[in-house]
Amino acid sequence: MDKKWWKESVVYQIYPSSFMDSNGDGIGDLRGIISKLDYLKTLGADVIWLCPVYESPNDDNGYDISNYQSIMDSFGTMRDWEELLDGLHTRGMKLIMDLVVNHSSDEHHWFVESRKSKDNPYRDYYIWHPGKEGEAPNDWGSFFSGPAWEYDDATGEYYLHMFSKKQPDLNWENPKVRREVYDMMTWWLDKGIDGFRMDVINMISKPPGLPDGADGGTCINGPRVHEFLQEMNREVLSKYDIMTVGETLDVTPEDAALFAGTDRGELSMVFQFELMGIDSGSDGKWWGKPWKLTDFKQIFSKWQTDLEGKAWNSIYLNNHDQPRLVSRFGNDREYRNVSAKMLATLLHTLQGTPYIYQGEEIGMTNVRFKTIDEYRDIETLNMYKEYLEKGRTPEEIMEAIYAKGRDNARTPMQWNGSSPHAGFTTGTPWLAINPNYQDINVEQALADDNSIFHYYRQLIELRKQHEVIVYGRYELINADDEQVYAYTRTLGQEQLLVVLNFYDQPTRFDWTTPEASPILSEKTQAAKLLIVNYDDVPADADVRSMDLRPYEARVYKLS
Ligand code: ISL
Ligand code: CA
Repeated sequence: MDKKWWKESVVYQIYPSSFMDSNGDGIGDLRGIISKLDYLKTLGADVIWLCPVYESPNDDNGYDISNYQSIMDSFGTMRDWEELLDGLHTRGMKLIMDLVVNHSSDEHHWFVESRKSKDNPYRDYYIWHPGKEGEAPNDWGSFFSGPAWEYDDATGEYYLHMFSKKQPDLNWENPKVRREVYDMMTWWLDKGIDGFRMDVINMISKPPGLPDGADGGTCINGPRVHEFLQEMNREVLSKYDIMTVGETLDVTPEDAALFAGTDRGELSMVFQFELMGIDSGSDGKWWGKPWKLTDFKQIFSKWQTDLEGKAWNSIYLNNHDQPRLVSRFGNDREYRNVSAKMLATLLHTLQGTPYIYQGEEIGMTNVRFKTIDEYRDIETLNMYKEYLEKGRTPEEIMEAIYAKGRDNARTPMQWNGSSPHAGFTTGTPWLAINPNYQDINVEQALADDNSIFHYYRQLIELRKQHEVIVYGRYELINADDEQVYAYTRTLGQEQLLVVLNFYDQPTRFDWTTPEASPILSEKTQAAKLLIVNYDDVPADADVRSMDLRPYEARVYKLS
């Protein structure tokens, strides 16, 4: 068993502009975060992943960085940041920073230089190309609508931007770029941070010759990506006791084992997106289809099984780019409380490091703003225009945004139910508060023993008490059941049973093949209930067969 602190940790993701505003300008900031460290400690978070707080013109909320070694004014100062790091370390917590080096901002001085002339020393820091017969060099589309190439008057060439046109892609073929990135990373690590989350890191190696190919999907897992990451590991990462998590779009477990395999010398783990695509249609995420529990189980099970002993999973069901998990996979109406707890039970009892996205721990939900003017996300705003032009009705587009828009996750944290903007700010928030804050907020959650918050706290505590939750092998039970997700976790003689009803209808769970678990057949009578998401304890005598209430979740220790 390859023990590591980051396998035993729970990560909490902070989206700084929406977490807590300390000075009334409507934008969350570092001092706001500092004021909530005790809250995070109470929850039991071990590691904080801080989304970008660097200097940025904010075209993509900080994912467009104009200076990697300074703090955005609206977030505070480097002194504030140092105090945050100190505050975390004093409380025994760790900090990982977002590393966004597939692209920079077009306002970064490298790009300002680069675009000046073809012989500028920074020209090759980015990917410039002459046009093809007056058109872009190839047919790639940007993730945020429109072409991935922007024509630049000054030199009559196009530059590549896989995201917004204010996010030009860096040229990783250039060893100087790599050196700059490694030096910058070393600088942060020497300040004492505990690792990095690496933005779209499997897009840094572009295919030679930049061939046509749908949506620049060709940039994913490019030919030199492992060489670059191994170099980064040798030059930087291997010198520190840190964790790294790569955001890797479109990867299979086989790919993940290359990025995060124990003996690969690359990353600690990656985020996979297979599960996030479960309700996408043929035309991408906006025009989706309902998801099926059997597919959901199949995807998680494949990742659990295929990475066993080879690489480590990261476990999440939402983040700052995704809808709220309770709205998407649970029930954000009458069963919000139990369904959020059921999903939490899943996330905290699989093999892998769980990631909690801010507000998830109080069951925050998606939002439905009336008009497009209330939205701020560049992806959403561009998509709205694109599909209007393609002939969709505004109503249809708004429904797609309600289901999948990134601002669902970005509405500010709901700290209390009595202050005008949920206690997030005394000013006007940069993005409106979800109107449900009077029912869903931290103050109420802390005061109620049966809250989603306290359930997360207990799950995190259980993880610290039972090594089997961290390291145990995973085995799916009743794969074909369309209503119940059940599995065991086994470590030596220790075994857990997790049973989750995913729907609002009661159901009966009958373990059809208990002989698959020798431990179970001997010890079912002695099974001990570790946690359940209802206040009264279920009456079932035998865990081989149980009656589950809507969204009921139970974890038993079998031995
Ligand atoms: O947001 C998405 C789903 O609509 C993804 O396509 C997302 O753009 C992709 O996961 C990459 O995300 C990361 O890089 C982007 C940034 O906008 C995201 O916030 C970040 O997580 C560009 O830096
Ligand atoms: Ca502020």
